[in-house]
Amino acid sequence: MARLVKSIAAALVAAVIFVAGGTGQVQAQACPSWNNPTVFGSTSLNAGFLPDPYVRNLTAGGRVSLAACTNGQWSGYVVTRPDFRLFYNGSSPTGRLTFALEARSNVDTVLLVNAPDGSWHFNDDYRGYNSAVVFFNPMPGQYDVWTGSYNRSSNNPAQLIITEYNY
Ligand SMILES: [Ca+2]
Repeated sequence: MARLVKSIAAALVAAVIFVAGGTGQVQAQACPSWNNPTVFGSTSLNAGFLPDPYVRNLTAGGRVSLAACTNGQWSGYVVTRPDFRLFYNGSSPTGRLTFALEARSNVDTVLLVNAPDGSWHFNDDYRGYNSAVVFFNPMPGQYDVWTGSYNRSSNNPAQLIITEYNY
């Protein structure tokens, strides 16, 4: 049933309409949608997973403006497809589940996560310019993750880190 709940709430970040400069044409900018295939695949982890942290090499960045998609609430650039998807099973023994994004380049990262209930979570600078989102008493289900950049740029080497420990 989590999937149904998520499909309803996913409309929180909807496509925005803007008028292209000069032409008067109205265009839609595609915004992040969890209902898309991922760029860097997915994994399934059971609570208490080992080794912890789980680490995935990927890239950070994109050309979709989060500011435009969130009416200025959040800033950064992502792609429309989730970069990575976690299916999380069980109950975290520490009461926490953290997603962190560490640059392996000069990129200033941002991190966007869509939780199993469809809620959206964002962080820019958690440690230095790197990003992290911490869930307390994390619900099981599907987490969709966007590994973005604060400035508009693409294909910046980075690592997504998933841990139940303190980060
Ligand atoms: Ca940052």
